[in-house]
Amino acid sequence: MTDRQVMDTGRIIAAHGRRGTLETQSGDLLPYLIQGRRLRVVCGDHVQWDYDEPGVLAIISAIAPRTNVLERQPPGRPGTEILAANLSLMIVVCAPLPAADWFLVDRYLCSGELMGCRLLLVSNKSDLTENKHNHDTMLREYSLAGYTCLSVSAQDNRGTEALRDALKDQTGIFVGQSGVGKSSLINCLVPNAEITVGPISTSTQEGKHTTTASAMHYLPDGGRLIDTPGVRDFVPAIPEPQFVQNGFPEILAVTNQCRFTDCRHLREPDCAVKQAVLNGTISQRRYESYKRLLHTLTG
Ligand SMILES: Nc1nc2c(ncn2[C@@H]2O[C@H](COP(=O)(O)OP(=O)(O)O)[C@@H](O)[C@H]2O)c(=O)[nH]1
Ligand SMILES: [Mg+2]
Ligand SMILES: [Zn+2]
Repeated sequence: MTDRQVMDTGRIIAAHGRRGTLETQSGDLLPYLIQGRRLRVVCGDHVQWDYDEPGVLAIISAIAPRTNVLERQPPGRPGTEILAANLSLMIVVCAPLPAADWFLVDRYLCSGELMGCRLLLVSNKSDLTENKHNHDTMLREYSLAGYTCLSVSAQDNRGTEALRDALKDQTGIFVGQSGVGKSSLINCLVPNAEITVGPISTSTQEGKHTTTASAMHYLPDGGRLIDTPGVRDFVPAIPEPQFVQNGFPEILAVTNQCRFTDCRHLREPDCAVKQAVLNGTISQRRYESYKRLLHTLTG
């Protein structure tokens, strides 16, 4: 150990501006500082670092190429914002209360598809009876579109074993609206995580944004899980409008049958997507989501 190389590699497990925590190759946690203005690290990044003060503080010098990034368009600002990197599994969490924002779910799923992540839709708070019928009907729609849906409860631990299995050997990320129980689920899955769980506002049933930055947690059976702050408004960063269809697998599956190869599936004749919506093989609501996201990007 004393024969340390000049540079070491590590992984960012928490990032707050220019400071945060990294995990060294030997598994130790070390606070870091970023010098200079050019580097911007995010949770999940693999980095090169050296000691500023041996055993006390690391200085990050470079970021390894990222396999993928979760990236959004921040509201009211130009450019894009990277939220996390190097993910293998995106877990979109929803709940019957606060009532799910399915358009938000679709936008997260879309960004996961574009990143090349495996995707899992987790419906938490299965102990509640509110909204159950509507909520379960919607979940069936996602199953039909090809998504794996898991019903769990952080309160009584129902289904959390299957979630643990899904996370084995993965770098997973929890995304979803505030108040659905992401932090509560991490507390279930990770002993001693002790993340602050937010109270739900009685007026809006939305959670307060208690998780302020992304942080990575280690599961006892292997696997890592990143908690993200709940957002009201997640718009995936999509470079060109024609990529939106790649974020909706059931739409993408039929696009080769459209008359025009550059069909946007809006008003074009002989559109296989619109036909599938009419036939009921593609959900009308998912198609509306597709169009809404397309319009968000094209203005
Ligand atoms: N009934 C019920 N409430 C839950 C469950 N999981 C979380 N909650 C509650 O939902 C609220 C928001 O939880 P939190 O974990 O902070 O949500 P986050 O914003 O997604 O991280 C808290 O009041 C939790 O106690 C669950 O499985 N069942
Ligand atoms: Mg939280
Ligand atoms: Zn079409």
